[in-house]
Amino acid sequence: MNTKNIMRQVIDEGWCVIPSVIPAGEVDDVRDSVLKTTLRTSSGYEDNDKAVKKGANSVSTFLPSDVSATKGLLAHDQSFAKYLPHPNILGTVDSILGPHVRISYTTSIINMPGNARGGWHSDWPFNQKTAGHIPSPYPDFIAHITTIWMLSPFSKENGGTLVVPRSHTFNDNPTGDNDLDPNLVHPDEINVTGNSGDVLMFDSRLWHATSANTTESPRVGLAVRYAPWWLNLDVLMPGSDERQRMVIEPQAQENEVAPISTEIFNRLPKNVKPLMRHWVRD
Ligand SMILES: O=C(O)CCC(=O)C(=O)O
Repeated sequence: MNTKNIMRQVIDEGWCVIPSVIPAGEVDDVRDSVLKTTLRTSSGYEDNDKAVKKGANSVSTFLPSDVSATKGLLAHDQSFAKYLPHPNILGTVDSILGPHVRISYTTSIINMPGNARGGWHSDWPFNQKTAGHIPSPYPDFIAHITTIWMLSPFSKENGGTLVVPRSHTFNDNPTGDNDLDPNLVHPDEINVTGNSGDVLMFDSRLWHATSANTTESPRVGLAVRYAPWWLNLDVLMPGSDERQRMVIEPQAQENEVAPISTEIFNRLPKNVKPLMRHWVRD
């Protein structure tokens, strides 16, 4: 699989699984580290309908409550950093979004045993519940790319991400004030499955949802999102004027991403630094 095939599939179908991004002999260490860090730092996903801040690392998206997650994970754990510029990932993202791509989010997503299915949504900036979103009906172009890194194998049973193929071309999604039902079992839905070390890449407009985990083990995932140079990320940055105006004053839904310190930044691999230099604050 090369970047041309991946790009074609992301553009046509809205999603693609990129195999073996983290080598088989290395992925277990990354999974253990991400799981440990998340259990230490997360306060869980917030109830979708609450519009108030719960904790610095809590995440308010359209997800069930029994999911442990840490946003801005790179500030706490750098075990996955060296894989971020993998040629099949960055090559594809660059071909779609153009040069000078920046990482907007690094979020662990641990789908716990017994967790229920979540609601259909598109990711920021298309999620109509989060601050700083592009209002629907939104225009038909790719403005953000989501990747979900499978740190455990993803199966139908353990909650492999649900997607609706080709829904990235719709101009709205079920997070909006519309008659789209987030809890509908969609006739075209599929569970994305793969081996640990594979990465699901999709246009952030694609309708997707957390799937129930009916197994006894946590399903460990890592969401890394990529933004073109022109997408304003300041609404995600603690202390920014955008956050003050668009999140804090109107008490809008929380959507904060922890910055990284100069010390952590200096320790990142050379080819990761261009993806993260915009997010350094001390
Ligand atoms: O964990 C998953 O499979 C889905 C996560 C998700 O929907 C999200 O991060 O927006």
